[in-house]
Amino acid sequence: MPRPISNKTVADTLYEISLILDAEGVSFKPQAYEEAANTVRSLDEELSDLYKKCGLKCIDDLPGIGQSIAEKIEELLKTGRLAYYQKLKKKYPLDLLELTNIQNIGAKTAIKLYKKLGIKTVADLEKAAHAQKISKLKGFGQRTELDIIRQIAFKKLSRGRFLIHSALPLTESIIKELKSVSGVTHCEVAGSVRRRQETIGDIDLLITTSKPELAIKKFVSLPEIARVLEKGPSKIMVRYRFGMNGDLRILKPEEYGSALQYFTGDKEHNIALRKIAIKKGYKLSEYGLFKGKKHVAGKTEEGIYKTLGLDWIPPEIRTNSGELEAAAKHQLPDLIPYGSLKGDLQVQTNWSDGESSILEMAKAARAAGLSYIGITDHTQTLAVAHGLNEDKLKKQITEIDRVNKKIEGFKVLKSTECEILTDGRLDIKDEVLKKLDLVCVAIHGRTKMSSEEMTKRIIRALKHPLVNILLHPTGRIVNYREAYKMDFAQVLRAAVEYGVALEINSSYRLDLKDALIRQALEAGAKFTISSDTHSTGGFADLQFGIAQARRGWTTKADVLNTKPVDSFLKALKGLKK
Ligand code: DGT
Ligand code: CA
Ligand code: CA
Ligand code: ZN
Repeated sequence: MPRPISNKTVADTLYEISLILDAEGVSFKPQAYEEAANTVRSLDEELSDLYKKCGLKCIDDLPGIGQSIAEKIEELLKTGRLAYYQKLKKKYPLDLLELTNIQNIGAKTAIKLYKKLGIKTVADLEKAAHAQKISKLKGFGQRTELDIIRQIAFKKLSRGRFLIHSALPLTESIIKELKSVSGVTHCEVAGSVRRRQETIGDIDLLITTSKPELAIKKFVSLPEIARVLEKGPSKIMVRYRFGMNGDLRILKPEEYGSALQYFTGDKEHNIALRKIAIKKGYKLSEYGLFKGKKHVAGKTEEGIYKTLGLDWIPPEIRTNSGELEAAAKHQLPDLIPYGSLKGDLQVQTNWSDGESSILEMAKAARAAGLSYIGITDHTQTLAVAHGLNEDKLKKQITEIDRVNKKIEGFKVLKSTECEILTDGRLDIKDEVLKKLDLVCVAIHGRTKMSSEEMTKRIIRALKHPLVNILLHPTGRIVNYREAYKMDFAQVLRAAVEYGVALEINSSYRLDLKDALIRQALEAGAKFTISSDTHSTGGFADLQFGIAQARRGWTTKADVLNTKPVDSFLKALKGLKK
């Protein structure tokens, strides 16, 4: 007998087969292999032990495993090899499991990259991306290439912290699944996901249920879960696909609010809140708020804050930086609500490096609940992104007029993401900028200059009488690139003085950062929240910009694109006095 094969190896093998079959366009079989892989992953017992006990029959009897796959598992257990798998691997000798761990690279894409460029591993992929070989392939843009580089670098740098952009959709799909299980009464996320932080260490889920066994069974068999790390009666720890970790805690209903409060954090907020409780003669823990031995609150979070004389505090601002004092004085800001944006002021199209046409982007924005967008294709200096020159921008203006006639109850605004040159001039002539509804400016090239030079460069652009919005104002990219060196306070003063709004960018830039939003707010700045989308699916990212704005204590009145298009333009132009 060879060395016993672990459940993980069996599950990975089955999963890889499902990936290959799916990429080949085979029907039904991929799902069968994937389901079998999930069953194997969530088993309590080692398959090799099970097989020793009662042979093929026991494997065949497992839920989601049919006879043909059971026989393949038997071959693996008996010989340590699987001929069918090896035949597939000979055809596709690439590390599919590792490669598909990169987001937006499915098996089909990985195989295509192998066939065209010989890419077998993530290291090969990184090399090809740096050599700009991927962007030259049909169906891949420069943006995809940059995204690949960013993700690989991010995985190396981030030590396992993930962007909220990937953690939140994953969390929401799991909550939806768990809520559908019989007996479940509450299911919510706590921790950094609930606080909508920029990056997430692990996903903390809480539930209450009258049938814990059912919920656990459902949870461990979810396809999003790669591995169960630990399984106890009231706490399960798992590893999700893409490598994120998470826990699920099963709580008593009377403790739900106190646990939600405790596990939402952050830690500093919790410590300060506990001190307030002690001062008022209570004891606060994840199990409840107690006076002596008496449980006085804990069923709901509101109940805890209220008993302590505080207003309920939105999770995004639970950082112990003034929110507890404000809650005691009933002076918490009325944070900008999710879903309150009416327009999006940074949208790229296939005129530069976006994927879709102006009309397609407009329709997608309308479907996402917006009533206007500003088209901001890059300008000529940004040649890698096929930036527009004056002639092309004038042609685009004509095209936007045509699109506006085609789409009802919606307005496409003529705008630009005009490059700020090294000396602070813009790379499009005023006579063309004048024809636009609004002018946005940004920096992409030559970002490494001294703080003095950069500050001067940006302020000169802000001073330009036609400029309305400074896009991704500091150039930072979460977990990837620091902000440019500059004197932000000076830039801020110039923005307020010259009537330029600051963008809160919703993409993986998340620029401005929360602390700078708060600083800008105090200086009297106004904001726009934009998606910076390059495809029709990108409008969903606006929620992350709103989260960022909320973490910066922003209200609806501070964000200009919460207004309908006419009053938005009026308010934007009004900043210039
Ligand atoms: P993460 O996972 O690194 O993105 O950040 P969190 O905030 O989700 O942290 P996590 O998962 O370690 O713990 C969840 C919450 O539990 C945390 O926000 C506050 C609470 N917590 C954890 N450890 C402590 C602690 O030592 N003291 C107090 N007071 N609370 C804690
Ligand atoms: Ca966490
Ligand atoms: Ca945790
Ligand atoms: Zn940009």
